[in-house]
Amino acid sequence: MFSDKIQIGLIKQLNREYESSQLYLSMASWVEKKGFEGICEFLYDHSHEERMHMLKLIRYINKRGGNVVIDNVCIKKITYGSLKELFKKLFEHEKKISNKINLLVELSLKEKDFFTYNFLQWYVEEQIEEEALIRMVLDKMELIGEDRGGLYLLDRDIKNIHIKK
Ligand code: OFO
Repeated sequence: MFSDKIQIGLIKQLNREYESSQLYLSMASWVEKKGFEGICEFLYDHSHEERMHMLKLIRYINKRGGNVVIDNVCIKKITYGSLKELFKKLFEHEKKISNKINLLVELSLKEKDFFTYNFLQWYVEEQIEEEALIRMVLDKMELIGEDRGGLYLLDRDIKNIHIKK
């Protein structure tokens, strides 16, 4: 069993992952209505990934004898001025998540909970990938600017965008 501080931190994080999943889902839906088939698939897939991140935390908390609490998550903003605005928001969101993961890692060391420290390393790696991926899409959007042809190609090719390891 872990300390109360660790349990509270992990529960907060699982709810952030849930919020991330809902955020990506609402964005995917908005993008789908705009007719960007590739970008909406990218976002729907990512919503699913975030749900997996939440599940991983739930399973870990239960395995360690803790008790899971799932909040009611409400995504209020469902409209964006542009695709670029949407991805900027996503990038800020992922940076916020990275910061929270780092704080949890710090807490696990303070509490000398090396099981949790070890468990969190997966999330540390994941956040490096996620920030890089969203930044890459954003960089491409900066490059394209207002060019509709460029956006059409990005929508077509987004499924092939991945981070080189
Ligand atoms: Fe996009 O983040 Fe989960 O961890």
